[in-house]
Amino acid sequence: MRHFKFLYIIFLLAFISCGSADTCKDAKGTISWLPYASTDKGQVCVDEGISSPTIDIACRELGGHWEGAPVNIHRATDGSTIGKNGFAISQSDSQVDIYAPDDLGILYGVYALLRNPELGRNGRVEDSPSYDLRLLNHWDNLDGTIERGYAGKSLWKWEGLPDSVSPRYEEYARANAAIGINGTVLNNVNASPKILSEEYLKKVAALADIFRPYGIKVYLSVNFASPMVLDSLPTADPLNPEVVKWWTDKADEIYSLIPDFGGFLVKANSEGQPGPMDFGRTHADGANMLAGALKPHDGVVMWRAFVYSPADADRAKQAYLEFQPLDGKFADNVIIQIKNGPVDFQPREPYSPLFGAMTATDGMAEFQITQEYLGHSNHLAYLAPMWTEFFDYVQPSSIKAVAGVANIGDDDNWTGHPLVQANWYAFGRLAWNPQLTSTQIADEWLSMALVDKAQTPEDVYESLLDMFDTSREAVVDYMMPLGLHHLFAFGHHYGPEPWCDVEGARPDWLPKYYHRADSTGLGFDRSPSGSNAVGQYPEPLRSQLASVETCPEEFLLWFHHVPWTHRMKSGNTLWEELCIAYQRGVEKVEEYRQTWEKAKPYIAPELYTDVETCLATQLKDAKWWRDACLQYFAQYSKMPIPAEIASEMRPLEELMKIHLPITNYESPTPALLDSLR
Ligand code: GCW
Repeated sequence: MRHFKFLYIIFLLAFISCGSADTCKDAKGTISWLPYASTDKGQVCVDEGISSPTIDIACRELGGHWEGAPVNIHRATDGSTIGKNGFAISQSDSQVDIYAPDDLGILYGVYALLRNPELGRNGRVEDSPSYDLRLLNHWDNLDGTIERGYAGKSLWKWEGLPDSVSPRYEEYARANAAIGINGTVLNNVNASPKILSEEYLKKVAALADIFRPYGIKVYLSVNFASPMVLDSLPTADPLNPEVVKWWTDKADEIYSLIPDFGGFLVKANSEGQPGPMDFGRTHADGANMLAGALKPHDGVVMWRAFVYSPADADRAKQAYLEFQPLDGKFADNVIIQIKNGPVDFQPREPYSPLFGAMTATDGMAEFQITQEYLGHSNHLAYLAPMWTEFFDYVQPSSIKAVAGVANIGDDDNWTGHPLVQANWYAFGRLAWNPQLTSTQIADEWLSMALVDKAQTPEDVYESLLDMFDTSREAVVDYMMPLGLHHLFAFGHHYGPEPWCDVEGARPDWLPKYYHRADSTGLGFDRSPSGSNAVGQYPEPLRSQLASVETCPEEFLLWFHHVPWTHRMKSGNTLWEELCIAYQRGVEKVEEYRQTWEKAKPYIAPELYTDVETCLATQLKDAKWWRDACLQYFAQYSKMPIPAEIASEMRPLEELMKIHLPITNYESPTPALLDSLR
């Protein structure tokens, strides 16, 4: 037995106590993977010399929520194999031991144990994060709106900060720490320079103080022209000494308020944002200048590769064209943040060829958790399968960090759709360990958040699991199967508008640029005889993608313009296969409604009704997509839509009249959709 200097027996109330764990499954305002029920009996012993606000939280969580044998907390010894922020757990009937090389590792171990009380029972379990940076990106504006946010207004109540502090700030930190997220970029990449004003930095510091003991660092998106806007400098040229001094001073000011500030995220020379190229400089010049200002403080610059100046005829090629030649020119505290696909968070994209193409530069993946292109907060689209698909192509070890554009707002349930807290959870789990499978994560979430697994018949549970696991593929099917992409309505990106034309809009913002439907066929020719975007991929993938015969069918129309009569692997023509896919998507949603009905006895009543409403909207939307796209494309294919689909379709002319009066900051309500369709 070890000798314990300190023995904490903690009888603390949980932050929010509501009786029993099960009743919490429908409680509004809760985070589905956190414990709320207070047991007040967890017994914790901490080795001598281990003490910090983070350890206090670990003890408080165990004290309030742990029902098993006493827990002993140890510092892992020098020779230990446990990685930074990792932990090891072993338990017997009489005691649980948690070892970690640092305090945050202990906190992560505690949350892992609370999530899975059996952890370490059959032998010591060791776990540590795959990446040092596991970040959320909030596209939150300072006026409280959220770009592409579908869960209400921003969590950050800037007008009240720094004095008035919402209890949700700490709950947010707790939720993130519990799944291993360790950083947050608070503001929109379309950044207001005001975030760097003294007034706002004090507000940011107040949030950082709350997040710090949970191991969460704060980062900011910065506007490259900030020195001009905030302090009237005549230029923001990154090689100008006054500009360099401005950023150096600004970094010093930030670190005097927030000593562990993480760094900057930058969207430059993209979609109208200012950047170094406005001054005849390169991305590397801009990024390195900011990196120099942050370097003495150990801060990083995450420089986004989401750029598409119309230099080439194919938007999908542009990030690579602009960034790949700069490989090796970036400072060592710069990370290039690359969206998972080469266009823009479509329901399915091939991976961006920039991954793996910059071997002398650190890169990180940017995923989108908020469902800008997957039905906003109205559709169930469990996104882990999309992210694990990415890791099937991109070696997890080839990137340095992972970021996810948050789906979090001030709605009661935090994320809008009642089931998509699962996507926040899944992002955190995969950022911790990209080798986890999507089914495993869905299983964890369902049994923690949705139903009591032991009380739910196996077939019901399996159907729910299948509903989660197939839901993203269903969205692909009813929105844009076989590699189609960007068929969305202009601006808000909610419904189907493959016909969309907006006077004065950039062509690459319009669906026709992407689908290229004509009498000969459908799809964007990115083969060597087309834009040759395939040339940006390494062999042997390049050759595989380059040929219609070998290109995986889920990417066919992404890479090829294919004749309507082309024979698919199934033996069907392209046109027939397209009809089958759209219909399959619709039928999947019909199946989800049955699954949900079957699960009714095992689901909390209010949650049941909320999801039932969402699924009804999702089904109407799926049919809307199917009817709009098939009838629109039929004008070019001149081929018939199968009678069983055609008989229930709304005429194309009617569908083309639907225009949703919504901004880029909201989801259409079911009532609005019903009134227009
Ligand atoms: O996905 C597109 C969105 C923009 C967004 C941009 C980006 C924050 O439509 O709303 O701007 O990408 O990622 O910068």
